[in-house]
Amino acid sequence: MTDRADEIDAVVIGAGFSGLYALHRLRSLGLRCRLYEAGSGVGGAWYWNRYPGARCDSESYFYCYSFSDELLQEWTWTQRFPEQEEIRRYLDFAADRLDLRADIRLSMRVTSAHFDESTDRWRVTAAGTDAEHHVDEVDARYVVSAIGSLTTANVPDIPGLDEFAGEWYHTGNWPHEGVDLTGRRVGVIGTGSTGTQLIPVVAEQAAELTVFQRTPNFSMPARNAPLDPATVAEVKASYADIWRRAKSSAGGSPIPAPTQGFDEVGEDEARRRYEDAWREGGVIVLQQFNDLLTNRRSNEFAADFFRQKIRETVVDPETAEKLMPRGYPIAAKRPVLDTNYFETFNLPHVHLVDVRANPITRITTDGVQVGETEHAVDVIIFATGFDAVTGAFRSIDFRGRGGLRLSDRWADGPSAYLGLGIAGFPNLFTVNGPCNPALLTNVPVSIEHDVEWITDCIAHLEAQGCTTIEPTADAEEAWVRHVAEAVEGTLYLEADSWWLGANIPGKPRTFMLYVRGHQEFRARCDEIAAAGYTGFVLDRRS
Ligand code: NA7
Repeated sequence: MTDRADEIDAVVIGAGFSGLYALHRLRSLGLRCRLYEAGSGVGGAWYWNRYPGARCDSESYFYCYSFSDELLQEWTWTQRFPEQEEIRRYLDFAADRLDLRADIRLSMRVTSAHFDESTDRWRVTAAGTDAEHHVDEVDARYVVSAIGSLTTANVPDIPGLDEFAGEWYHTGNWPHEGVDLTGRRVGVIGTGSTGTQLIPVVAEQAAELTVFQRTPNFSMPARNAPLDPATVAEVKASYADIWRRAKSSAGGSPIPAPTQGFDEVGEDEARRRYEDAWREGGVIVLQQFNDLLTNRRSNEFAADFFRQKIRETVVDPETAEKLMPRGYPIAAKRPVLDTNYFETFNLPHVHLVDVRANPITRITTDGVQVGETEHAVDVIIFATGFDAVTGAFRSIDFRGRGGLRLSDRWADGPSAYLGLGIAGFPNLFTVNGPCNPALLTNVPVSIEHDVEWITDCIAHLEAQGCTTIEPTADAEEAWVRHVAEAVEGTLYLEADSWWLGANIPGKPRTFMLYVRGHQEFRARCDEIAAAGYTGFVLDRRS
């Protein structure tokens, strides 16, 4: 059944951190809104990623909304690094506390959004993901895409998967009821952030665990721990200062950024700093010097330090050697935090298979074939990441002026002005879109910025009686050039990361994020808005 198209003001796509806040802000402007979410609950990435060990790499006290004192004071985090279930519950709590549910349609996946030039409105279609397959059509002036950047699972196209007699799962679509791995032979493919979190937890349950590693990762200890009440109270009393620091930083985090370059201190001092940070744990380990990604000496010193830690932890020298990341700069792929990752390879039932030298050739009925060897497993877990940033956009048929498809527009790589708007797609706003710094920062702080900028812009349009806003092609091109120039000459370009689209065969190799950080980006966006939205065309329908 298809509902007649309702006329509303704004559609929000996605009920993660971005979508919930966007809905809250849009409603406070007095707009009639509807939010569509494919999942049966809110949470976005934290709704889907339920794999064992799923946890955030930002500390809980600043991985949350800053805009509401009530939310900050009423919610209490229990661990230094929150686990998936706690973040999901937090977002549930936020949806209730902000009274958002009436405008949220769960289990509805937006399939298309077409701009109608004769009315300057979007026709959005959403299809039910539950058994009834209900189809909803809605006619809206604004569309806010809050679809997330790491939501489209990448299951590699390995021949034979259909014939596998066991079970297989992708970590980003983990069954809600969980998977009992007790006593089973499990194969894990992938050793990025997800694999690194998952592997130690799976090793506690599985009878045999075989890890198929293509690229060894630089990983540092999280040193996760429960939070004690005194720390929680101190944090709650200090939020004004915490957010002031976070919002004026490059990383969107209150942790002070390094001010010195590696060459300003001797190697002994550098080693001492790395040792201290290693003991403390968390991403701070890689926040010792401000030239980590621009000075090869600084980078190599850090990489050697990490390799030495692997050597000291892993008992079997051959396994340690296989786990040693080489040939790409540290932090040129997303830094990884772990709890007992390297220690796990000392367990007798955990095996490491290097599939770089000798790739996986097929999945057989009974396991994973690598060269001449078949590794028998009962369960395969794909921790193989996502078609990041653009994948979620591709899964929706977005069409702008002249019926232009977004997927055609981005055939050679994504392009968006500030990551917030796209030329030829009026009134389509993208929270954390491509060419935006969010994914290199503590994401909620960037999300809040983007949502506030977008909703302030919509308030401006409403107040001025404007019907549409869209970036000019020139402004967008100049921004995309600026984003590319910012990363030029850095070590970011020397690793095959998902930031570069290099993890997906055939995906254009473009660095999709803005590397100059949150603060600089925020200042630029503020300037643009204050000057009457430089680089955008605002139109009034006569
Ligand atoms: P990532 O970081 O993209 O890691 C995926 C892992 O899967 C990585 O080790 C890949 O090796 C490996 N991979 C991918 N395809 C294959 C094939 N075909 N064969 C063997 N190995 C493969 O995804 P995550 O889910 O860990 O993390 C994504 C983000 O989520 C993370 O950065 C955080 O921001 C949260 P590769 O390195 O490409 O050689």
